[in-house]
Amino acid sequence: MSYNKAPTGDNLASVAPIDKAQIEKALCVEDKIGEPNLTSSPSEAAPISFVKDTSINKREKKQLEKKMEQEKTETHTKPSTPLKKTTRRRKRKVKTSYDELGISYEEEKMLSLAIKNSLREKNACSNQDYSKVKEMKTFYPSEEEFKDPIKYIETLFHEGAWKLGCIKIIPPASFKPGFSFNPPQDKRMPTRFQTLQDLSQGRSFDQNEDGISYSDFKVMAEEFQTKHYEPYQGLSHEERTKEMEKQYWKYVEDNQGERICVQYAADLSAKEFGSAFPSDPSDPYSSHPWNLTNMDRLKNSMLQICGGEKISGINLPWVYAGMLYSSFCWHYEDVMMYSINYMHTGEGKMWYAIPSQDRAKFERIAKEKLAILFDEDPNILLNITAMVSPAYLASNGVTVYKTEQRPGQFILTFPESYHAGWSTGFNVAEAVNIVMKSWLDYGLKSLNIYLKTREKVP
Ligand SMILES: O=C(O)CCC(=O)C(=O)O
Repeated sequence: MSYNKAPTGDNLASVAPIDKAQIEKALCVEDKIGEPNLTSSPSEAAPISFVKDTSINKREKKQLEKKMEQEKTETHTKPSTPLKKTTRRRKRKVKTSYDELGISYEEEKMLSLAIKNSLREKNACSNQDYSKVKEMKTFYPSEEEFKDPIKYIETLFHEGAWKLGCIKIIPPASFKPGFSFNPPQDKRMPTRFQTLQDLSQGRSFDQNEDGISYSDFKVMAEEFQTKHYEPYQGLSHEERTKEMEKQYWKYVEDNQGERICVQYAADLSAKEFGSAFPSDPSDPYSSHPWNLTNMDRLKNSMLQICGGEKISGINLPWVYAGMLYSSFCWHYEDVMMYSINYMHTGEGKMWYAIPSQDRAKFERIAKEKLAILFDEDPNILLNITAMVSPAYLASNGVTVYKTEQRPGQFILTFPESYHAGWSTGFNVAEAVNIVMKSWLDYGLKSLNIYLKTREKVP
């Protein structure tokens, strides 16, 4: 594939004059800037076989998990309410029967799980070598460039910034929207329970259907954080984040330490819980173009096609209330849309990103690493419940960028860029998809993948 096509005059004529040198510097590679060639055969970049199969046996899986969990201690934030799985696993065909040996079906399954676990532990990687993980690039739009988000993003795209996968955008200092997330006290946010030691196993998350109020969540998150920050007292913010990152991946990838279960109030509909951007018409930020609730209606946004119909998470933002170690697992956006994420308040969020040109490589490496899980559930990446560390990916030749997103900062994910991350403490963020002209080829590409595999495109 050629990624080196020079931008055409047409492309440049329609967009603001962004400093090309800034992008070239950010790319830090000999590559010339340019646009992706998305016309190649989809087979080249087609995802590994993701067969959506919902024929599962939840009861069986739960029983097995329960048995295994009984032998382990777990510090967690779970109440003893009935839980619902957010994703499903298909029932695996049992290839061998141990009937003759007098082993029951249940014992046979336990045995098979034990073998898998020992393989997984053997496969656990203490790779803490971040030297090959690159720093995500940051862009600082001028006041003029900041006036029109779609125009700015299109310019970045045509100048080649898509090669960076995800980028950080720091708005001009004048951009200071008030934090307006204020769901009523009796409004309960559903949360996901996430056991860190399970994240590299792709297990579906238990869902706290009863939910928790925002204020209780904040108290719980801050207490948890205070306790878990103790070992890092005296360190600077950067040093603490670095140490916590190592610790996070020891829990997640090496299955180390006491089992830790956190909660994540993710994908909260801004319609139901309210956006965290100001909505009072007297507040100038209620109509600001970078208020994510307005993005779909901007000039040149193709989501205007929805004609005012709001689809949560697509053209209507999702709000995310996180706590230390709340995680979002590897995924790229539905039909390869762009997404834009704003951190309103709280502690930072670590982001990891794979540029689109490394998508197939990422999928191959992830598939190898998670081979046992893929064998059990080829849908594992679509479930968005699997983590693989950036250090592991980078040391296996995948280009990985990382950054900590702090309050007041945007992260833009370019089409087809896998991303994942976790929160370094209590925080509130908001995100929405965006669709514009530069997405069209990606839309076709994702359609081709769908047609080829007859599967859902992530
Ligand atoms: O913050 C999160 O949990 C998800 C972020 C994300 O995937 C996005 O903004 O595209």
